[in-house]
Amino acid sequence: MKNFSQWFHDILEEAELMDARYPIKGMSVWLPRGFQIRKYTLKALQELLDKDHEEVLFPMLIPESELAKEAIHVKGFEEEVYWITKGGKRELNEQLALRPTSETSMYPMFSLWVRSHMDLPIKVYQTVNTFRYETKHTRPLIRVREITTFNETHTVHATEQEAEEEVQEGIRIYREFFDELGIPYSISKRPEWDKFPGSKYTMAFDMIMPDGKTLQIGTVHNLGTTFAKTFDITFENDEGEHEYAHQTCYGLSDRVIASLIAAHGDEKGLQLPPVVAPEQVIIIPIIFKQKEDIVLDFTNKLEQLLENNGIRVKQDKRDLRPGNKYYYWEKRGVPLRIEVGPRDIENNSIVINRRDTGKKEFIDYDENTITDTVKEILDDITVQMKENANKFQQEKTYSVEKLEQVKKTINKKGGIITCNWCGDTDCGKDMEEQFDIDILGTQEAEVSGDCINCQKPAQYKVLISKTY
Ligand code: P5A
Ligand code: ZN
Repeated sequence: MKNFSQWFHDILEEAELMDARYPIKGMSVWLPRGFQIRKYTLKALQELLDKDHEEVLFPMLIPESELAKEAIHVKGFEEEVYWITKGGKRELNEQLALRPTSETSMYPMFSLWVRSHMDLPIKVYQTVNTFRYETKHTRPLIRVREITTFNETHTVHATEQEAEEEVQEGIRIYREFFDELGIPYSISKRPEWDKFPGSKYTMAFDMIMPDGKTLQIGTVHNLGTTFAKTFDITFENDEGEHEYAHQTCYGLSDRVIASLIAAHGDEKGLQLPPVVAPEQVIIIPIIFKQKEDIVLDFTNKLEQLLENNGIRVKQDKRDLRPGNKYYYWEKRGVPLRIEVGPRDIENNSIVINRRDTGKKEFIDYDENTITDTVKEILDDITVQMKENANKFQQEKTYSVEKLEQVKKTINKKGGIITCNWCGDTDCGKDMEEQFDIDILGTQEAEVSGDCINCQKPAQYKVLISKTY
């Protein structure tokens, strides 16, 4: 892929996912095909969250007085908030913010909900749109001003330990979710200067995009008691004393769809893992004059059979050349194509073509086993796609020992550099400036030796890259 930006832009249009021509910068339209992928993606996520979290829905507007309460938090977002100042022609008494995220919308209510430890834990999530007046270059799905698919989980706990465990739970859920979609990631703890405003610490998932830059695709935050103190979220313990609650929050966005597209797409276009594909199988009847009925009888039956067994299948009966149809559905990412012509029916076989390998294969047709066969192939496609994507992320992660290699490696190869680091903010910021790179974060690891930059004893393994 020569130019990822252009490729990404084109694929949204060619695979009919989004229309980016909406006349507001940073806001786009979900087209039916894109929306379906979004729907199946959310379904996979919600299945994981629903096991131990409940879905809620809070208002989109936040009174200025609430947003302003948590000083560090509001400072982090002040440049990015959209304000509603008028109702009709009248100035509002109090400005209302379009939520950039929902802490300050939810937590005043949590304060009312939490009375005793019996009310804890609270574990809720919502999927909403949020607004951030981003000043960096906007791109559909990747950096938007209206995040249309903001899935945010918020939890409240009685103890620090429980909050810590919930952070691990959030990480586990996101791992499982990304694994299911075959989206590769590296997890690290963001440095102090890049953590979520108001949090104790931030754990982040980053994916290496095809152009070598990384994209943050999810974050899990331990909020400690900071917000509980600000919003007075307290409970009475067994001794009758009031204690502050411990909180976490974690979130994902439209970027999940961007990373899905980027992780699997190729020169032919989109490639979708079966779990989110609007059509998992496309059947192409190869129609010749006079033999039309024989073929369509067969393919109609096949379509019905697969559909009855829970496979998302579609048949393309349009009056187009088969080659055009192949191209059409490849570009739209359908994982598996079945072609059936009169000759195949005579031979009691069908042709299958995998989107991931592009390989054509004749298989014997048996009504009793075809469903299982198709399911097995779809499962294998899922595994292969994930392996390929993970391989890319691994191959583009380089361990480096000398400072000169940091910039050289990143400029030449992109991806993520790992090296030893002391953990000091001054040293970290110095590296970021010196090499025009970003410190993604640290990973727990046995480290021996010195910091790559300042030669003090190393405390961490640090991940470095250029970022979106
Ligand atoms: C966690 C959920 C939060 O807002 N509050 C509730 C916490 N964290 S965050 O890191 O600021 O955002 C969560 C995820 O949203 C994605 N993201 C974006 N996606 C597209 N366009 C944007 N402008 C944008 N800003 C943030 C990131 O993937 C981030 O991890
Ligand atoms: Zn150092």
